[in-house]
Amino acid sequence: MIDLRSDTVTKPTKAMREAMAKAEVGDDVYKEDPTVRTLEETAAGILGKEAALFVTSGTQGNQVAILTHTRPGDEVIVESQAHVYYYEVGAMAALAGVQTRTIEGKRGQMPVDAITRAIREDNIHFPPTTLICLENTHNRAGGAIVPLSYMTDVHGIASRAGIRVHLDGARLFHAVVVTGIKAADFAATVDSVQICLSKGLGAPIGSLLVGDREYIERAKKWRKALGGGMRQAGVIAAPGLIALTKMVDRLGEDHVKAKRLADGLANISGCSIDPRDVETNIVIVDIKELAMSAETFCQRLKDKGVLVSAFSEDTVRFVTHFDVQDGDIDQALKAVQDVALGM
Ligand code: TLP
Repeated sequence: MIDLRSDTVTKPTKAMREAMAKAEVGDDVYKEDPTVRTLEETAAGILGKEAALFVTSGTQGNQVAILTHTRPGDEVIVESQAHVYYYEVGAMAALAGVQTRTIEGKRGQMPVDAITRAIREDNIHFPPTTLICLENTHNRAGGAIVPLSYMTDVHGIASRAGIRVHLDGARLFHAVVVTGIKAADFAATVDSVQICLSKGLGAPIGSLLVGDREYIERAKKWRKALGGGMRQAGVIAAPGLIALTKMVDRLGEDHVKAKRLADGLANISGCSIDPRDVETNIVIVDIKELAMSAETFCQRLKDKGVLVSAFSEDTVRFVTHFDVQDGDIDQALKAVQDVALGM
């Protein structure tokens, strides 16, 4: 099977397996796991923040971040297709008890004037706006890179209004590799960042929440409350360290594969895509003209040995990653061509 459903499907490398076996460990709830500590210090250093917290997943990292920034009844401004809102099982409402104010974005960017208008004034009737969430790269916007200048503008609006900003940086390193801008420069425009080790970087598990020391200390309590206080977690931090220090630079290879896929898809009749929209490793194609649902399309592709995800009723998502070989792209394109021709 050629698995293009997500960059989460990668298997740990041999070096990661070896690092897991050799990892020095301790009880991390007692802050005694040296490998976790190294991972957290490394992440904080790369992102230019004071401290980091190792969490089980991107979802846990985002939700701990939101819980730590807000109080029940607060309002959070979020792009209407952002992962924290769209794909996290309503956790913001269920766990943090916050209300979301969604704004439709273009390529992951909410218009800045709409953000300004959405910030609540001090009024007896209104919930306080306390947080803005950004996502970079933006998953449902097809892996779009959110420019640093935009993040700086949002930071300006937020700081003038006394509001904090959280960045879902599950795939931030894709933006780093394409733009050449340091992760720390992106992170300097926000109060907290969540980065994933298991999306395209090859680690089997784990994310980091990064911010200032006082914030991370409070976040640690929320992680514990959510069952994320882990014990000898060095065995999973060890491959995470390799992900963070050795796997970032190769992400460009995934972008080349995604571009090739997009170019090929654009030449298949019934598939609509502008390859110029593909900036990183996510390719979203519109298959409306094929007169079959995205679900049916995915099933037919699966029958031909290619796994992809239905993204909406008539769009499909392909994601490239390091377990995808060059030849797989050609095979996947051939399979799409056959499905499009009804073969
Ligand atoms: N995204 C997954 C699915 O949940 C959709 C995927 O296959 O793309 N932020 C962003 C931007 C993400 O794309 C994801 C995962 C997460 C957070 C959550 O990470 P996990 O899956 O580790 O909880």
